[in-house]
Amino acid sequence: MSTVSQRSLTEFDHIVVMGLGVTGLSVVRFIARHHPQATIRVMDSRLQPPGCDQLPAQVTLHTGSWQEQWLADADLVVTNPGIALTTPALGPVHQAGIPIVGDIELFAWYCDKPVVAITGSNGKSTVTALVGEMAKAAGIRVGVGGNIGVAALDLLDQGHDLYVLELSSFQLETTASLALNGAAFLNFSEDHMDRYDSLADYRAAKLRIFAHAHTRIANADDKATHSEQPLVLFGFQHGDYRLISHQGQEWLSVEGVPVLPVTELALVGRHNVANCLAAMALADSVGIGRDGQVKAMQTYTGLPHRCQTVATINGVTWVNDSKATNVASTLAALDGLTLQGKLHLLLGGDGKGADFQALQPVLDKLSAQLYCFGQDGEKLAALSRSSQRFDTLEQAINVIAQHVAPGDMVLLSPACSSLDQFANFMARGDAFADAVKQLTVSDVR
Ligand code: UMA
Ligand code: ADP
Repeated sequence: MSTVSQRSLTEFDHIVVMGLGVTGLSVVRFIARHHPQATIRVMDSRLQPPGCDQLPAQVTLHTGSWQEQWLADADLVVTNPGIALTTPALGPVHQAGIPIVGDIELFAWYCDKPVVAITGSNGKSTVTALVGEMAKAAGIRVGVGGNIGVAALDLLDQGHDLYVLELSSFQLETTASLALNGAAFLNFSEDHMDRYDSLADYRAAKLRIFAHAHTRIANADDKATHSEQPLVLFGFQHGDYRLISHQGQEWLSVEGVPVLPVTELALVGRHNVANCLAAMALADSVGIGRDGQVKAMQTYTGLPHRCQTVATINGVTWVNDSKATNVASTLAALDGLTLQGKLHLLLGGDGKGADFQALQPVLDKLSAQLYCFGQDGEKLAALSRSSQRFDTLEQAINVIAQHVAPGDMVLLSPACSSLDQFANFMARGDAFADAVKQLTVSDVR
């Protein structure tokens, strides 16, 4: 990775880490390693933030509110991606000109190996993991992290020769000097409207991934992902990486040269074909050989909590798509669904200010029976006259179990974030899988 700015932590003596969690802990550990003389103060607006029991003894912690004097005394503030730059406590910090950075910016200061990164509204984790698998299949020592759950700073100093990072719009907001070898903006649709004033703001945050990037990869079918030329494009019909007809079949191709038939992809679903094309473009940007790419695409079946079948009981399939945290991802799960019986769809959680209307025609077409729960359950229930409303996911599952018949599918693809009732989307998916496992054969009609 070429470096844009050669800044170093040793320029700063009083560092405030704002927001703990996986990110805050990784930042503290990294500063302690690279600038042990610095004073590190950590603050978190939550009373019992995750990670507080793992802080090194020399670090002082303030919880339950923002400690404004600490911020005024800081010469560097490192924020958790969950904290918006518009947070009022940061106002005086901006005014005083104290630098505010995120963990990815620190990563950029210290990383000296090639990096590819992925952003977009949906498919980020799948593409990130797939590019990681491609690199491994090619024998490259690769570190995979970022928004996918492993803090980027925890990957450094581990002997990797390549990094693959999933980057959220939140992380990109506080990143200025990341010079990526390959950067992909997969797709763009409404999300996080509780954080951004407008869709344009959300898109602008995502487009930051292209600043200083050597190869900019965008979606030929989604103009909102485009920045200035030159762009490398992927898409179903158009682009450098696209589908072509070859030997009577549909093939993934690069510049018109066939690479692999779609039928040989281990990932299922139309959206994953686009994800594979994007992954090939990223892999090419850092010279991962085609053989490794193909091997990974033939074997990689995807991450848990993404359209994952967790059980088949009495001919009823129970599918966990807990990672569908916005409308577009639920639409992707519903697109091309082959149903033998009825679809029982679990929707609910925190909609983050989204408009759910786009779901209605698809739900009508599929004649889906809706079971809605959580904070926005009421709003979601309005999408269909026959929908049922529950407080919790578990209550809904128990009722569904009484109404299913062989051939039916029960799908948790909630179109909302889980944070109103669960620690994260994984906990929600696990709760679904646990509740399903507890359904004895006699519980299910
Ligand atoms: N928070 C506070 N006060 C604080 C600190 C955080 O209220 O002082 C709240 C924020 O509203 C925020 C949440 O807590 O929403 C996040 O805090 P956390 O402790 O869970 O954060 P981390 O553990 O550091 O997780 C973050 C990313 N979370 C967010 O951006 C919200 C993780 O992405 C990421 O995997 C991790 O860093 C490592 O990079 C998760 C996520 O939901 C999967 N991301 C969003 C998404 O994909 O839609 C962007
Ligand atoms: P992200 O990390 O961006 O949230 P994931 O790869 O975890 O994306 O997938 C989340 C959900 O989004 C999946 O459950 C799937 O239903 C949907 N999805 C995945 N890839 C795409 C895509 N390319 N376009 C639209 N939806 C997608």
